[in-house]
Amino acid sequence: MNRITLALGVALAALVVAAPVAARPSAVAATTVTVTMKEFKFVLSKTSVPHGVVTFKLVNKGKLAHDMKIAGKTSKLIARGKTGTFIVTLKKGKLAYTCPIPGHAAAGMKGKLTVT
Ligand SMILES: [Cu+2]
Repeated sequence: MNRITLALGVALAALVVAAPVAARPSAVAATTVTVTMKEFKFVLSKTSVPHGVVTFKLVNKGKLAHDMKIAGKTSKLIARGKTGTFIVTLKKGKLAYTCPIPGHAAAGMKGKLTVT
């Protein structure tokens, strides 16, 4: 009986040691999209992203200040030559984005991002 209990104990201990490796959660991929802004368009490094938290790295290569609006959220104003980080949680769909500065979207600063 003692020998069986001991063997069981060893087996259990091995399981406990092995468990953390087997149970390691799959890494949640962080999505980052580089957004180049200039007069008057956006260039996104990805046109399709998985739903969830998306980090937009805003790079203003234009001569004017620009910002980005998507899913009801607006980034900080990015001055010319500056960069900024804009983090939003996106649901599935085809989401329109614009530069909300008057006239910019009409001039071409708009597009759609596919969220899967
Ligand atoms: Cu703009």
